[in-house]
Amino acid sequence: MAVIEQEARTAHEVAHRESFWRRYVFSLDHKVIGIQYLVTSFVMALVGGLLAMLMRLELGWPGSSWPLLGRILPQGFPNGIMNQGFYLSLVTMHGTIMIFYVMSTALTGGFGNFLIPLQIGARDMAFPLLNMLSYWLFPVASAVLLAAFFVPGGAPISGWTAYAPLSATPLAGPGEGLGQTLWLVSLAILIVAFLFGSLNYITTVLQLRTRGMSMMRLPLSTWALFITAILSLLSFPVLLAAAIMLLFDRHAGTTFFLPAGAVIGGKTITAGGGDPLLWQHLFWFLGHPEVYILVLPAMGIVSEVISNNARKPVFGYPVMVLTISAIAFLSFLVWGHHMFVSGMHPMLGTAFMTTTLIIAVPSAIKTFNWLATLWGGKLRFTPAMLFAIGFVSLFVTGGLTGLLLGQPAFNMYVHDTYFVVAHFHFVMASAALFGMFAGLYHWFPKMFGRMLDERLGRWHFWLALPATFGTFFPMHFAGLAGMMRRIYSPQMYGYLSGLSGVNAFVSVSAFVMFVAHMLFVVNVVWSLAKGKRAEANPWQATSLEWTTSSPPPHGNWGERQPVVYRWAYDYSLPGSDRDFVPQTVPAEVAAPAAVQGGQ
Ligand code: HEM
Ligand SMILES: [Cu+2]
Repeated sequence: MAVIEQEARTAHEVAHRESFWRRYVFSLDHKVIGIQYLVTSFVMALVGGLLAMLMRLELGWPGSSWPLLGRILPQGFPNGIMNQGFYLSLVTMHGTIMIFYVMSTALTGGFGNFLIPLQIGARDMAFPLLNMLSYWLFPVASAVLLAAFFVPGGAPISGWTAYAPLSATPLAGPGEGLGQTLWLVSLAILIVAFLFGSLNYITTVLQLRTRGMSMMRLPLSTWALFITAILSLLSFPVLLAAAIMLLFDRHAGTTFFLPAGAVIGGKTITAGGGDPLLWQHLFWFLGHPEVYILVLPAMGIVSEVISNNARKPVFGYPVMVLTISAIAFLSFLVWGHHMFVSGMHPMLGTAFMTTTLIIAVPSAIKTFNWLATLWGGKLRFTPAMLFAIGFVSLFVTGGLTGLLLGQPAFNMYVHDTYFVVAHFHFVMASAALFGMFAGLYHWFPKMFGRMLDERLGRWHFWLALPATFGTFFPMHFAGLAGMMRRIYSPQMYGYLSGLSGVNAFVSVSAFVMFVAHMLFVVNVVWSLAKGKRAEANPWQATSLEWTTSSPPPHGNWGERQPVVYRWAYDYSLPGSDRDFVPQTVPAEVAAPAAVQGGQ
């Protein structure tokens, strides 16, 4: 029924012309909104990346003087030397920006918006206005967050986890005044944006699939985005509530997270009765699912890209759907693995260890399925494929240390060290990032109607992969040697001074990685101006978005929405003379002739 209503809406939609503002700024079109999300995320990535570069400058050559930086950022680098408080605000803002304002927004807001309606054969999202609001909350939230750098006291220093009581009172240190308040307000605004988006994606997938598009015919990228939306909808409200409670603690005299008698900044908190551990529980109840909010969409994208470039059906499609769902479900039961040192009962620790290790099962199944999809395929090493394979490699590397960290006995030893920093950067900053690049290389022609330069794309990959390992792999050793995370200068402790070579190496690798990723920006700018024009289906792919023009028109499909007859992975079908059969080709029609129509 929904489909029929949609068709009626279209004739009107296709006909009318829109003003510049409606088309590109306050657009209701899911494709424009998706691209807006991606572009804003990229701007934030640049900021977050530059903050990381400043951190690596300090860690690589602690205490050195950088006169030029002293002139540009006099407060952060008095006399050219970075001050400690500034370092902590860099850590906090870098982590916050990268997780919430780059990866989450690009993967769910960017790809979710762009892909879902196109892959299910809809004309737009279920609630276009809500969608526009969702996007516009994002730059507002970003501006509020970045404003924290410019207020008295500067940006917060409590880390991306904003642990109480550090985050609960301005007494706790520089940046814990207005800076922390702005951080909380900004996050609250962004969470509302995520919730609007999630509601939209879920409704759209459930209600607006075109004729023939059963759930088990959805491409895996849409499946992953759909499950991720459910995950967001169930987990983000917990952090929203926690953020509001923390704001009350800071400004309305409540003490949810402040214990009685705590002495902070030399002052005794008299009111009280709250518990800082409550914040940890609430934070990580979102915080762990958040990791999967980044990784699941990347997994969906990678499944799609690998199948397409191996010219083979994705191996074990129903199992892939099941494992995405299983990971999402299990991710609600593991948050305690971030709190093994909080004094929890050993039995509880064992319970959280068990649930954590169980997540390895669906994760490993997915990995085997990707390998099985690659096995014996006619591999095409496009940049998208390279990044997808890179994802698998980085995900396995990060996942294996997850198995170690999931065990309390080991975790207590390396808790809050660079071993943990290495682990989560492999999973989030490397694997999820590579998954995102796989998606960008794959769908760029559909988004902009131009091909990205393949040679530059290969350079990007072959520079980024070793630089990524060079940056994050040695961090394991620094962690095992006892280097704690968020430390401003490893030289502060004699026993860490042996690590100066490792730290300098990591920093140099990080700079190379930054340059490598800049190649992507160069590629985008060059290709938008001079790139080869993209045809409708440059990758000979099967899913619906490749049956419409590149870029698709407003309303996505001319007069009629496409009708679906098969799943999205009919590659190298026996008896067909082309090696792919689009979803729009009727089952009974001889594939070769009909395939032409799919182009
Ligand atoms: C350019 C590449 C990157 C480099 C060189 C880098 C480097 C660092 C460093 C040195 C820290 C401080 C660790 C500590 O002392 O605890 C850090 C923290 C962090 N990074 Fe990155 N990072 C990069 C990219 C990313 C990305 C893409 C993400 C997003 C998923 C990310 C997420 C985080 C988080 C969550 C923290 C923890 C912040 C905190 O402790 O509050 N990083 N990063
Ligand atoms: Cu976790």
